[in-house]
Amino acid sequence: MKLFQNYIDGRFVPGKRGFADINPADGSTIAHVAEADAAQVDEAVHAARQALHGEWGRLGIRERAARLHSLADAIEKRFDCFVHAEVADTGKPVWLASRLDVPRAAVNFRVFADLIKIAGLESFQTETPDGVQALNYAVRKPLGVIGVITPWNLPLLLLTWKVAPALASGNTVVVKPSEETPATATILAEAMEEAGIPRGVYNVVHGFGPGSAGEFLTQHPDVNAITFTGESKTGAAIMKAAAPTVKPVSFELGGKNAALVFADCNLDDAVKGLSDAVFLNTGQVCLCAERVYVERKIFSQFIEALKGRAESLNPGWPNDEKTNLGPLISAQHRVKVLSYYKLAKEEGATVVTGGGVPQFGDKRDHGFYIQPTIYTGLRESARCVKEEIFGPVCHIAPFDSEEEAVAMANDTNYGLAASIWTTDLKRGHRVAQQMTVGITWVNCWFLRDLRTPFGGVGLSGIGREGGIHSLNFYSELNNICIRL
Ligand code: NAD
Ligand code: 6OD
Repeated sequence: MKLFQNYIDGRFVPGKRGFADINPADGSTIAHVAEADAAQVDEAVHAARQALHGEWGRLGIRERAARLHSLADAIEKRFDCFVHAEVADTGKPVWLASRLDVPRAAVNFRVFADLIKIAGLESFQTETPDGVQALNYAVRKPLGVIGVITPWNLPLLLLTWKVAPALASGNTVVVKPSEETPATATILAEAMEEAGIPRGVYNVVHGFGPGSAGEFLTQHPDVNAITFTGESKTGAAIMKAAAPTVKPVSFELGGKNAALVFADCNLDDAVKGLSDAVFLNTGQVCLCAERVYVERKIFSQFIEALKGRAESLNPGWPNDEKTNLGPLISAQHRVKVLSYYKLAKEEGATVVTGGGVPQFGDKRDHGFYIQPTIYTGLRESARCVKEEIFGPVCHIAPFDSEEEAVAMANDTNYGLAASIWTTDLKRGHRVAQQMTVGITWVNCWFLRDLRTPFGGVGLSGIGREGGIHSLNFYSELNNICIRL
């Protein structure tokens, strides 16, 4: 049986307690995970603090960037190992981990290694009313020790999306990956060593949230900032824990994202795009569309087409090339998603397709598969239209005017992403600018440029990640004013 240990100050260390790492494809135990107690989290934070004052703290930007490129090389060298580990932890298809999760991990480090070398700051020539002249400029310094807490849906992608800009900015990190997906964060430690990242710069503590490593980290007085991706209610708990020490927080939280499909769209593109937007990664992407609004003229046609896509999805073993729908992450999460499938019917939904659990007649029946599901007929106030489900499911509702579509899309406490499907470019711009979200796609979905701001409004988060926005969060700016 594999063992995933904590990684503190450049050493793999066991925990006093442990927990099982489960393969969602068949429910089997694939590894034992060492849980860090409060003393070990403290050791990790101490190691990270010490490392700030060691070799890492003395490296110039160019050398730091070079080591991050070496780290990307080390990830690419272990490509198959990362893919295998990510697939075993999440049950996602091998092709998805190979095309999305693992390549992005390496790219995350390359992008921020390059960006930190050119990220400039403005300077100002100042003249006061009484004629005194001054030059103002700001210098960028690391924030210090960053606590990184990540979810299970895109484990390596989202962890490196935070660790890369944190390290590029000269910080050190203590990461707490999701208890559901401990593997790739642990393997990343080996790549760090190979890339010459000094000990103490990257530390991993395994465990849960409340009363465990997550909470120990967020409460720790010597952690300078918390960057977190996960559920909105977890974000609220972290904010509370971080409040006494006034830590800055960067939050990427939940969503209940809308898609607006206009009658003038290219229907094939919209159906294909929304099939991804609803079902990719078994609907476990924060950007997934769980509310689809379709102009009445094409409502029935669209439903039939998306139903066809849903029914052609192939749930199966991750390493089967024909598989394009993996399991949900855990038994517990499937119970949650199925409770929404039941609730939808109680709230008066019409089931277009799905609503249950597929049967395979083999070990996959011990895994956590679920049918892709489409509903219609719910009131806009229904809980299934308001609450994030985080599964392969959407509700489709008709609209008659642009104003009505915008109003329904914005009637949510979340505000992460939206997609608009239209061939009318003016409408695309007009509607996009009215969306109360952080990210709007027109005629596409999850098309990423890593320099762009990424994040949400309302319950969907605080702050923006990506490009200079990440570097600004992970830096402390010191403005220097020189009288001339
Ligand atoms: P989660 O909030 O349950 O857990 C995320 C992480 O937080 C885990 O590592 C967990 O152990 C830790 N945690 C839980 N309680 C904690 C506490 N009190 N203190 C400190 N740490 C704690 O989320 P999840 O179920 O792993 O992920 C799914 C959620 O993440 C969905 O809501 C999804 O929308 C959201 N998400 C958002 C984005 C985004 O970019 N906005 C990206 C991915 C996932
Ligand atoms: O692509 C990204 O950078 C990103 N943060 C994606 C988040 C997906 C949420 O599940």
